[in-house]
Amino acid sequence: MSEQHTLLEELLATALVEVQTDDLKSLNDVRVKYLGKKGPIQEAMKAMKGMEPEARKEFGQLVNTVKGQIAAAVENRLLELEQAAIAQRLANETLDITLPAQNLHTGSIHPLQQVVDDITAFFRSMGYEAAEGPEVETDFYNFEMLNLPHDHPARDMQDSFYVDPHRLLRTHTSGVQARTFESRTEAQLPIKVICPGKVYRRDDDDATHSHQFMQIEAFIVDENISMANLKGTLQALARHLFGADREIRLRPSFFPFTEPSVEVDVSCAKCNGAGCNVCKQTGWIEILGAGLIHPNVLTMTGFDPQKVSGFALGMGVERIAMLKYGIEDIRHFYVNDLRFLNQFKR
Ligand code: FA5
Ligand code: MG
Repeated sequence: MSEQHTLLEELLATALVEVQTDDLKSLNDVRVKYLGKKGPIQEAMKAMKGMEPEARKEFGQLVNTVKGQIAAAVENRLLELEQAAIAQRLANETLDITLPAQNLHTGSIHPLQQVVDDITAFFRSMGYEAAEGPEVETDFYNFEMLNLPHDHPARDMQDSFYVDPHRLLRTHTSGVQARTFESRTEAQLPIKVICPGKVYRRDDDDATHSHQFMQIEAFIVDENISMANLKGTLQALARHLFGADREIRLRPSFFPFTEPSVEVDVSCAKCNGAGCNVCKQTGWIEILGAGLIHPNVLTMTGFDPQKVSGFALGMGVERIAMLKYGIEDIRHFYVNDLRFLNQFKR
């Protein structure tokens, strides 16, 4: 009996020494060795079965005490080792907050999208809503409803990428005019819409032309809309885009879907109208086409041109971006050269 007591006390003493190990793995080994199913504590419990009740009770208490002390020692050592590991990491991973930050390679909004956003915001501030149309457009909306019947020669200037005999990649954003007018009635006036989007033409690519480019269409229909409204809007737009000193000039032009039609120039920002290489010595740079919506377009979509009128304008986004940022070749927009794109980070 007392021999077993002594054995247990010795066991406890060696266990408490072995627990002072320095790594988690051997600590676990120690735990298994003493407290595991095949360990001495379990053995001692089995041995109890054959004892007298009185002796069994006393011995059982001793076994439990020893077991509890070993378990507590293991637990304490575990905490110590974990604390030490954390302290070690903190010491190793000192952070020098005076070091320069790592360069994060963030993207930026494409210059064309920046111009679209800017112009959209300008028109929204005047109460226009933004609309979208399909890029694969029907002959009907791209030409027919814009007063460009099948045999009209003006189609040749844009004649384009046909998907089938009746559908093509839209050649301008003007198709959205007809789509919008069709879906509205005179009870819903005024109609004020802006529509940015990609368009496609069979043009040969050069410094100022691309077979794919972007346009922004803007149009209004209401009672008593005149050239004065168009001119005022264009003036405000030109100054918003190119600065408060800019003047605009309207030149007579032709579009089948507007009458009268104008081509709009803005005074050259580089030479202030004196003539330079940017404006080809004219003092003016063309930015868009516009006009009063043709009575035929209104009639075809169910409006009475005797009662309502409107203006429409369509501008090339690349041309405006090129003027605004002094870009000499339209192809820069489409080659994804980071040296070019990074200049437009805001
Ligand atoms: C039109 O596309 C008319 N739909 C504009 C319009 C709308 C007139 C509403 C009246 C009322 P135009 O073909 O001129 O017009 O093109 C308009 C603008 O698109 C041009 O001023 C130019 O800035 C741009 N553009 C035309 N072709 C190209 C091209 N191949 N590459 C880049 N930009 C182009
Ligand atoms: Mg033109």
